[in-house]
Amino acid sequence: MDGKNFKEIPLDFTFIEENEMRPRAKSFNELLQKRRTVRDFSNKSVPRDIIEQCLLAANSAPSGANRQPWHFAVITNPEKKKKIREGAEEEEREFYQSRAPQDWLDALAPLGTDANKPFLERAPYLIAIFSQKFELNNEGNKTKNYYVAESVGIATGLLVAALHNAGLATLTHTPAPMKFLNKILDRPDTEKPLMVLVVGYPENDAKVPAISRKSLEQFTSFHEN
Ligand code: IYR
Repeated sequence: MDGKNFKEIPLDFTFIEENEMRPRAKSFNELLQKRRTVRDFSNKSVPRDIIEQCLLAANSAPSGANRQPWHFAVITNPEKKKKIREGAEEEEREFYQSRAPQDWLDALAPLGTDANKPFLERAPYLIAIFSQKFELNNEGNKTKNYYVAESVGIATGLLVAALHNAGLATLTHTPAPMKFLNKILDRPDTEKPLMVLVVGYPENDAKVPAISRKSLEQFTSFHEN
Protein backbone atom coordinates (compact mmCIF):
# COMPACT_ATOMS: atom_id res chain seq x y z
CA MET A 1 0.00 0.00 0.00
CA ASP A 2 1.08 3.63 -0.40
CA GLY A 3 0.71 4.58 3.25
CA LYS A 4 -2.43 6.69 2.79
CA ASN A 5 -5.27 5.69 5.06
CA PHE A 6 -8.01 6.28 2.51
CA LYS A 7 -8.76 4.50 -0.74
CA GLU A 8 -7.82 6.15 -4.03
CA ILE A 9 -8.64 5.30 -7.63
CA PRO A 10 -7.20 6.72 -10.87
CA LEU A 11 -8.91 9.91 -12.08
CA ASP A 12 -11.01 9.40 -15.21
CA PHE A 13 -10.37 12.78 -16.88
CA THR A 14 -10.82 13.61 -20.54
CA PHE A 15 -8.10 16.00 -21.74
CA ILE A 16 -9.34 18.19 -24.59
CA GLU A 17 -7.13 20.23 -26.97
CA GLU A 18 -7.54 24.00 -26.60
CA ASN A 19 -8.77 24.35 -30.18
CA GLU A 20 -11.57 21.97 -29.34
CA MET A 21 -12.08 23.41 -25.86
CA ARG A 22 -12.94 26.86 -27.27
CA PRO A 23 -15.95 25.81 -29.39
CA ARG A 24 -17.15 23.51 -26.60
CA ALA A 25 -17.05 26.34 -24.05
CA LYS A 26 -18.87 28.61 -26.52
CA SER A 27 -21.60 26.16 -27.43
CA PHE A 28 -22.28 25.29 -23.78
CA ASN A 29 -22.63 28.99 -23.02
CA GLU A 30 -24.96 29.41 -26.01
CA LEU A 31 -27.05 26.49 -24.78
CA LEU A 32 -27.39 27.98 -21.29
CA GLN A 33 -28.06 31.49 -22.61
CA LYS A 34 -31.24 30.10 -24.14
CA ARG A 35 -32.53 28.98 -20.73
CA ARG A 36 -35.33 31.15 -19.46
CA THR A 37 -37.44 30.78 -16.36
CA VAL A 38 -40.86 29.76 -17.67
CA ARG A 39 -44.27 30.32 -16.07
CA ASP A 40 -46.55 29.30 -18.96
CA PHE A 41 -46.36 25.50 -18.73
CA SER A 42 -48.08 22.98 -20.99
CA ASN A 43 -49.63 19.87 -19.38
CA LYS A 44 -47.80 17.60 -21.86
CA SER A 45 -46.28 14.64 -20.04
CA VAL A 46 -42.57 13.88 -19.82
CA PRO A 47 -41.15 10.33 -19.52
CA ARG A 48 -39.86 9.58 -16.02
CA ASP A 49 -36.54 8.13 -17.25
CA ILE A 50 -35.54 11.55 -18.64
CA ILE A 51 -36.19 13.18 -15.26
CA GLU A 52 -34.20 10.40 -13.56
CA GLN A 53 -31.15 11.05 -15.76
CA CYS A 54 -31.30 14.75 -14.90
CA LEU A 55 -31.57 13.93 -11.18
CA LEU A 56 -28.49 11.70 -11.47
CA ALA A 57 -26.67 14.61 -13.13
CA ALA A 58 -27.67 16.85 -10.20
CA ASN A 59 -26.41 14.25 -7.73
CA SER A 60 -22.92 14.57 -9.28
CA ALA A 61 -22.59 17.96 -7.57
CA PRO A 62 -19.67 18.49 -5.21
CA SER A 63 -20.82 18.60 -1.59
CA GLY A 64 -19.35 19.26 1.85
CA ALA A 65 -17.48 16.10 2.96
CA ASN A 66 -19.31 14.34 0.10
CA ARG A 67 -22.43 14.05 2.26
CA GLN A 68 -24.76 14.77 -0.68
CA PRO A 69 -27.09 16.54 1.76
CA TRP A 70 -30.13 16.80 -0.50
CA HIS A 71 -33.42 15.10 -1.17
CA PHE A 72 -35.43 15.52 -4.37
CA ALA A 73 -39.14 14.74 -4.01
CA VAL A 74 -40.59 14.21 -7.49
CA ILE A 75 -44.32 14.88 -7.65
CA THR A 76 -46.68 13.86 -10.45
CA ASN A 77 -49.70 12.88 -8.31
CA PRO A 78 -52.53 15.36 -9.11
CA GLU A 79 -53.89 15.47 -5.53
CA LYS A 80 -50.44 16.22 -4.11
CA LYS A 81 -49.86 18.89 -6.77
CA LYS A 82 -53.21 20.45 -5.84
CA LYS A 83 -52.24 20.50 -2.15
CA ILE A 84 -48.88 22.06 -2.99
CA ARG A 85 -50.60 24.71 -5.12
CA GLU A 86 -53.03 25.48 -2.28
CA GLY A 87 -50.20 25.68 0.28
CA ALA A 88 -48.07 27.88 -1.97
CA GLU A 89 -50.88 30.23 -2.99
CA GLU A 90 -51.87 30.72 0.64
CA GLU A 91 -48.32 31.85 1.49
CA GLU A 92 -48.03 33.89 -1.69
CA ARG A 93 -51.27 35.79 -1.03
CA GLU A 94 -49.88 36.71 2.37
CA PHE A 95 -46.60 37.71 0.70
CA TYR A 96 -48.08 39.89 -2.04
CA GLN A 97 -50.80 41.42 0.15
CA SER A 98 -48.84 42.21 3.30
CA ARG A 99 -45.53 40.48 3.97
CA ALA A 100 -43.51 41.85 1.05
CA PRO A 101 -42.02 45.33 1.56
CA GLN A 102 -42.69 47.82 -1.27
CA ASP A 103 -39.10 47.67 -2.58
CA TRP A 104 -39.45 43.90 -3.05
CA LEU A 105 -42.77 44.30 -4.88
CA ASP A 106 -41.11 46.96 -7.06
CA ALA A 107 -38.25 44.57 -7.85
CA LEU A 108 -40.73 41.86 -8.90
CA ALA A 109 -42.90 44.18 -11.04
CA PRO A 110 -40.86 43.62 -14.26
CA LEU A 111 -41.46 39.86 -13.89
CA GLY A 112 -45.23 40.21 -13.62
CA THR A 113 -45.52 37.58 -10.87
CA ASP A 114 -48.49 37.37 -8.52
CA ALA A 115 -50.02 34.99 -5.96
CA ASN A 116 -51.66 32.73 -8.57
CA LYS A 117 -49.62 29.61 -9.29
CA PRO A 118 -51.64 27.51 -11.78
CA PHE A 119 -48.43 25.93 -13.12
CA LEU A 120 -48.10 24.00 -9.85
CA GLU A 121 -51.01 21.84 -11.04
CA ARG A 122 -50.56 22.08 -14.79
CA ALA A 123 -46.87 21.21 -15.26
CA PRO A 124 -46.20 17.44 -15.38
CA TYR A 125 -43.49 17.48 -12.69
CA LEU A 126 -42.82 19.34 -9.48
CA ILE A 127 -39.48 18.60 -7.84
CA ALA A 128 -39.38 19.74 -4.22
CA ILE A 129 -35.75 20.12 -3.16
CA PHE A 130 -34.89 19.61 0.50
CA SER A 131 -31.60 20.27 2.26
CA GLN A 132 -30.44 17.96 5.04
CA LYS A 133 -28.66 19.89 7.76
CA PHE A 134 -28.51 16.65 9.70
CA GLU A 135 -28.67 13.01 8.81
CA LEU A 136 -29.94 10.19 10.96
CA ASN A 137 -27.57 7.25 11.13
CA ASN A 138 -28.64 3.64 11.65
CA GLU A 139 -28.70 4.06 15.45
CA GLY A 140 -31.02 7.04 15.07
CA ASN A 141 -28.29 9.55 16.05
CA LYS A 142 -28.03 12.89 14.30
CA THR A 143 -24.82 13.58 12.37
CA LYS A 144 -24.07 17.05 11.05
CA ASN A 145 -23.63 17.87 7.39
CA TYR A 146 -21.36 20.65 6.10
CA TYR A 147 -21.79 23.54 3.64
CA VAL A 148 -25.35 22.40 3.15
CA ALA A 149 -26.73 25.53 1.47
CA GLU A 150 -23.77 25.68 -0.92
CA SER A 151 -23.99 21.97 -1.76
CA VAL A 152 -27.74 21.94 -2.42
CA GLY A 153 -27.47 25.19 -4.38
CA ILE A 154 -24.88 23.64 -6.70
CA ALA A 155 -26.93 20.44 -7.12
CA THR A 156 -30.01 22.50 -7.94
CA GLY A 157 -28.06 24.52 -10.50
CA LEU A 158 -26.84 21.35 -12.16
CA LEU A 159 -30.42 20.02 -12.22
CA VAL A 160 -31.69 23.19 -13.89
CA ALA A 161 -28.89 22.93 -16.49
CA ALA A 162 -29.47 19.19 -17.04
CA LEU A 163 -33.21 19.68 -17.56
CA HIS A 164 -32.60 22.57 -19.96
CA ASN A 165 -30.05 20.47 -21.87
CA ALA A 166 -32.61 17.67 -22.11
CA GLY A 167 -35.08 20.10 -23.70
CA LEU A 168 -37.30 20.90 -20.73
CA ALA A 169 -38.35 24.19 -19.19
CA THR A 170 -38.06 24.97 -15.49
CA LEU A 171 -39.24 27.47 -12.93
CA THR A 172 -37.44 27.91 -9.62
CA HIS A 173 -40.34 28.58 -7.29
CA THR A 174 -39.82 29.71 -3.69
CA PRO A 175 -43.01 30.13 -1.73
CA ALA A 176 -42.06 31.21 1.79
CA PRO A 177 -42.33 29.74 4.33
CA MET A 178 -42.34 26.28 2.76
CA LYS A 179 -42.82 23.99 5.74
CA PHE A 180 -46.15 22.83 4.27
CA LEU A 181 -44.05 20.79 1.83
CA ASN A 182 -42.69 18.57 4.62
CA LYS A 183 -46.23 17.68 5.61
CA ILE A 184 -47.61 17.01 2.13
CA LEU A 185 -44.57 15.01 1.08
CA ASP A 186 -44.03 13.27 4.42
CA ARG A 187 -40.44 14.50 4.78
CA PRO A 188 -38.77 14.57 8.22
CA ASP A 189 -38.43 17.80 10.23
CA THR A 190 -34.63 17.62 9.82
CA GLU A 191 -35.11 18.50 6.13
CA LYS A 192 -35.57 22.10 5.06
CA PRO A 193 -37.36 22.82 1.78
CA LEU A 194 -35.17 24.95 -0.48
CA MET A 195 -37.45 25.41 -3.47
CA VAL A 196 -39.93 23.77 -5.80
CA LEU A 197 -38.64 23.24 -9.32
CA VAL A 198 -41.50 23.22 -11.82
CA VAL A 199 -40.60 21.09 -14.86
CA GLY A 200 -42.24 20.47 -18.20
CA TYR A 201 -42.74 21.90 -21.67
CA PRO A 202 -43.61 25.53 -22.18
CA GLU A 203 -47.03 26.32 -23.63
CA ASN A 204 -46.75 26.86 -27.43
CA ASP A 205 -47.50 30.57 -27.06
CA ALA A 206 -45.45 30.98 -23.86
CA LYS A 207 -44.15 34.48 -23.17
CA VAL A 208 -41.35 35.51 -20.82
CA PRO A 209 -40.45 38.89 -19.33
CA ALA A 210 -38.09 41.03 -21.44
CA ILE A 211 -35.03 40.95 -19.22
CA SER A 212 -31.30 41.16 -19.91
CA ARG A 213 -28.18 39.58 -18.45
CA LYS A 214 -25.17 41.47 -17.18
CA SER A 215 -22.17 41.76 -19.51
CA LEU A 216 -18.93 39.92 -18.60
CA GLU A 217 -17.37 43.25 -17.51
CA GLN A 218 -20.28 43.94 -15.19
CA PHE A 219 -20.08 40.73 -13.20
CA THR A 220 -16.40 39.70 -13.33
CA SER A 221 -12.97 41.06 -12.44
CA PHE A 222 -9.74 39.48 -13.68
CA HIS A 223 -6.70 39.94 -11.43
CA GLU A 224 -3.75 39.46 -13.78
CA ASN A 225 -1.17 41.96 -12.49
N1 IYR B 1 -42.13 33.70 -4.08
C1 IYR B 1 -42.93 34.68 -4.79
C2 IYR B 1 -42.21 35.96 -5.00
C3 IYR B 1 -41.01 35.95 -5.87
C4 IYR B 1 -39.79 36.35 -5.35
C5 IYR B 1 -38.68 36.45 -6.14
I1 IYR B 1 -36.95 37.14 -5.35
C6 IYR B 1 -38.76 36.14 -7.51
O1 IYR B 1 -37.63 36.23 -8.32
C7 IYR B 1 -39.98 35.76 -8.05
C8 IYR B 1 -41.10 35.66 -7.22
C9 IYR B 1 -43.49 34.08 -6.07
O2 IYR B 1 -43.13 32.97 -6.43
O3 IYR B 1 -44.32 34.72 -6.71
